[in-house]
Amino acid sequence: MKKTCSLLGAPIQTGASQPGCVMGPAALRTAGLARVLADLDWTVTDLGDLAIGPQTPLPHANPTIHDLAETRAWITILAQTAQEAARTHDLPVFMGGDHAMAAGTVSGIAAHAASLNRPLFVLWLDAHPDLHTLDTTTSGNLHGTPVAYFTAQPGFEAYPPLKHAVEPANICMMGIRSVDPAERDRISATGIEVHDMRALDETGVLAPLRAFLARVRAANGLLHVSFDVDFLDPAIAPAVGTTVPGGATFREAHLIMEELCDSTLVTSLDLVELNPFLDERGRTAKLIRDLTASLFGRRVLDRMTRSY
Ligand code: 5AB
Ligand code: MN
Ligand code: MN
Ligand code: MN
Repeated sequence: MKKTCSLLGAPIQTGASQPGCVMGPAALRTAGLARVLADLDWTVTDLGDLAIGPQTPLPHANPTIHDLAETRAWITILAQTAQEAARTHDLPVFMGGDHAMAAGTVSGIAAHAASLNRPLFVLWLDAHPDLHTLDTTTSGNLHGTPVAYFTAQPGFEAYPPLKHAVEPANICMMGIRSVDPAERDRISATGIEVHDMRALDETGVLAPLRAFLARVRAANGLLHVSFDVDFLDPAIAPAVGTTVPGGATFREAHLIMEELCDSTLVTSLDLVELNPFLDERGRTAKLIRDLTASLFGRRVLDRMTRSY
């Protein structure tokens, strides 16, 4: 039996400051993502794009916050749809859209994991830890908040009530290199495993990744991968609003995806923060397509895979 994956577009950009992420799903489709995955012998179903209706503004005590009502509506519909996609497909892919969507996708997948009585693990590939609450964000850009939300930090009364939280101990972050003071404190308080770029320079990506995957396997966990384009170095991935120098290289990123493929542990994927308006001749969209292909089994040569 072929394995099944679904593609779901979430053209949300209310969490970011710059417009353009609304075009992310269209750019990934234009780059041929569905065909590439089908060629790797997956049964691919494109579920189309989600949409939200008009919203009544939702005020907040933090005056920097913008588009709260719209972002909240996206989180609600994404949580429902992600849970359903995970029930019906082996590997649902959520095409963003800015990273605020992960508040919806990860909370929906957490509900799915709870229904199976299995723990959910999250691999967070990003320049940023996205650990702001609505009270600590100083930019007011809600794409900086999803991890604090789905780990059930206080200060999210204005977001949909969280039914199933992700354990901070089940999260591994890689690529981090831009952390705000409130986020730094929250990393310490929650004990989330963070491999910043300095650590990856020292250890490489494979050793910490394999250690994390061993934990997922031992716990019979589900594994959600949340891939923010700004994880990558801006020299190879310019199509993102929040570039930070010193990101992952082409080979580091592919190696992570190849190892994730070999592990067979990944059960859902976010591709977020692609802003095609900032791209150069589609190169970032094509890179994200190719990285996804590595995760779905593209390889240069047949080789012995590690036995786990
Ligand atoms: B992204 C920053 N911490 O809160 C803030 O791209 C950046 O989803 C957030 O990782 C970046 O605005 C959010 C400075
Ligand atoms: Mn992010
Ligand atoms: Mn980021
Ligand atoms: Mn960003």
